[in-house]
Amino acid sequence: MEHPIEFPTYEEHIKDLFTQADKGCMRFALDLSTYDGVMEKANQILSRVKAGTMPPPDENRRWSAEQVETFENWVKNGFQRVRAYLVRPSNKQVVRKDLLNLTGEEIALLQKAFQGLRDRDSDISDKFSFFNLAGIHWYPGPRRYIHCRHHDNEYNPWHRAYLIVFENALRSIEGCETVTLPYWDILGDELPNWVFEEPFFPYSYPHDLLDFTGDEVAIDAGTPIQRFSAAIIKQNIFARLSPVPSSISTALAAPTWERFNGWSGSTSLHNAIIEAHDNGHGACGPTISRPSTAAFDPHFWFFHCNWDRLWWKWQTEHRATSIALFKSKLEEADGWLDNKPSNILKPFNVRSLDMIDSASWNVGYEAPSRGERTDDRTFVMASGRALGAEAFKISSLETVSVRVKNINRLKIIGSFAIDLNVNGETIRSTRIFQPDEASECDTCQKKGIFSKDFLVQRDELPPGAEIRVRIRRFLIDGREEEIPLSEAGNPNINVRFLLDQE
Ligand SMILES: [Cu+2]
Repeated sequence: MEHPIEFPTYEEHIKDLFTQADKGCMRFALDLSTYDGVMEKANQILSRVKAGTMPPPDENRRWSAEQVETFENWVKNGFQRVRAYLVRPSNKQVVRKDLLNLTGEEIALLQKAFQGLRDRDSDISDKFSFFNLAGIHWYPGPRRYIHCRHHDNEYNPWHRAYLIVFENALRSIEGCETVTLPYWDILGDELPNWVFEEPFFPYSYPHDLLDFTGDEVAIDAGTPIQRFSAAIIKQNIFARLSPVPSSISTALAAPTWERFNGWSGSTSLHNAIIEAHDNGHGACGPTISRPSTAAFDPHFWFFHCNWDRLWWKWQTEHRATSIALFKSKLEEADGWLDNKPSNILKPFNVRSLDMIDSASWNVGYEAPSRGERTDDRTFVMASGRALGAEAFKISSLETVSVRVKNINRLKIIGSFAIDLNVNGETIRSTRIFQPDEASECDTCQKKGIFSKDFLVQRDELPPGAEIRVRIRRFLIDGREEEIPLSEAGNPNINVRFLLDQE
């Protein structure tokens, strides 16, 4: 080892630091032959190898300074086990464009770069093939290769890092050094035809997708991805019951981080940007509507680039671009922004803290081809939040919040929808994007119980109206199935009036 490794992983750099002799003679006290064994005693090992008391100095097996530093970096960075993906800033400014504004030349370059990543798919050990990059999101298992960051503070920072890794991989294809990932303005015009042509569609899994346990095949090699047509996608986004447009405008107008993000801090309310995102996934097709397979649809990358753009847009408009400014927009604790190992966004070499300032990664966005308007009307709860000193408009009594409280999503298998039904008709609906194994996923478990506020007009709830909630889950073959509320933690329904803040 000539240089210390800055972001070492157990499999690549740590395992082989221990010789057979080390493993044998230390067996009575610690197990140096497994990840768990080394991790559990990592601090003790570090102090011994630093002091030079282990391995035995007389046998000329003392670790070099580079090896000690590598081990120390491994401890400092949270014991990364496998597949560390380095997030590196581009050396030139990257300006991501609306995909509708790409020139013919830019489309050709993007096609070449995607094709280049797909050409690497035949080698399953190539970390930077399309298949393996897409596989970071969820499948293939086993569990230790699965990284679910949704419905938490880390959702946006994690995906920002993921996009940079993917874009850098595109740029590693010969001749594509200047390629830039474009974004799909979800509220803009229909997707252009080229997104439905090679190499962006079709795509079939080149290898079996192992499930969460890693023991069974969840999806066979050769299975094609499924995506809706451009017309259906647009129709879904703008459907009468689609919350995508309204939750994007709520998010962009939000004065604080938690209200922009949804599901943050102590409240687990499904709203704002994560609600728009979850419903957007559902609008695009069966493959992209499941976390386990979403990133295998090449359109996922244009779709997610837009969520990153909207986060950066909110940050820019609300003066939250630097870490100090960003922290001033927090309502709740900022421990998730600390510089500590447990905040590493696995499998990347960064923390949320590092991802706040997109400009520091040389990534920026060009405005979309259509104008973008933000609706800055905000609602406050009539109970609890309103201050006596604030004024309210009487007209606001027309808006009612119907809260579906304490839904237990860990009991529900896969992505699902919640419908608000009045006198037999569905008047509001929203989707939750979650894995089949939510009950076993660490991130999902943190926010297993959540609530959903549906805002409705008073005249939509006539006196004596019967209000019902339905939950439908989406099956792998595209069908759906209604499940009884008793299988979703028996949520209850609260109805409240809202006041418009003057
Ligand atoms: Cu997503």
